[in-house]
Amino acid sequence: MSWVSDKNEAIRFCFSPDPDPAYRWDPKRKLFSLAETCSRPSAVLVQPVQQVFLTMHSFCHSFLQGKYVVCFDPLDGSSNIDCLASIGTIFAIYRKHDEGEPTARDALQPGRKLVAAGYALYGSATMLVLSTGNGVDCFMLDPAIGEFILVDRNVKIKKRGKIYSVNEGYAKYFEPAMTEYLQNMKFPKDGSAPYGSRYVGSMVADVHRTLVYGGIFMYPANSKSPKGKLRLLYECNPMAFIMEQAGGKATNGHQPILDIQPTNLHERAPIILGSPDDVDDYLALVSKHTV
Ligand code: P6P
Repeated sequence: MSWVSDKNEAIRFCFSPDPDPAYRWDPKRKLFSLAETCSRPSAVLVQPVQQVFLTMHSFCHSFLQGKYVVCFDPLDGSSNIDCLASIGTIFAIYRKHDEGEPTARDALQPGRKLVAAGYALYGSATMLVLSTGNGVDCFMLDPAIGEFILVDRNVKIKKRGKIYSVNEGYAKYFEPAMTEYLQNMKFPKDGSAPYGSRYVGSMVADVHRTLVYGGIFMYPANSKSPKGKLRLLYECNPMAFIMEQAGGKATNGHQPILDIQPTNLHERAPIILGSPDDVDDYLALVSKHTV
């Protein structure tokens, strides 16, 4: 198995079609394969399956340990697999704090410290959306040659969209600002056309649509889930990084997602992201309802 030499090769490994189909949908086997092959650039792997936190010394000798930390959700939206809705993989790459033994502290960094992040969307085609801090590029998998082809360079989100995306099944539990925001989307006070509503229930699909068409995706806190549902390290931070790199915004309602200092590897965060004007409209209502 070839050693990867840097984070770009590590990312390429993550998303190249596995020669062995058995690896394709087995996150744990894929993870150990990733760990064994990508150990040089990665020192720590963080992912939600079985709440696993892997430090690379359990896989390779310290002289082979890498200088990066990879936080990733191998199959986000997996509850949609049975109905063939789009799912995806989300990843966030940090640089380790120092040369010492990798610890959880190396993963508990604010999103502002990310060196790279992105996602792979497994939909009507497979697309890798990636940023290393210099804009957002999109790569489409060409199965005929097994390579990702650059198809959109330096993607920018619209300043304002016409779609809102939230699970309105939780409307009973929404905070007043979210309730008023949705009312305004459906019955605009200025007489403009109402926004369209789209919700797949797979974060990668909903965020990618928001990036491409504009608008807003929201998984807010509510009275049942005061921290929301989505995980900060391997869902919110990478998606917020992509959004900001594309000229969008991502907030928890009170501060930018990327400014949050994580305290727990699997902590959750409310997230509202997308076109800057749409996110600002929501934040104005949060301010209005904050006593
Ligand atoms: P709900 C999928 O289970 C996931 O983690 C995200 O991909 C998605 O955005 C969210 O949960 C959907 O959650 O509560 O609307 O079903």
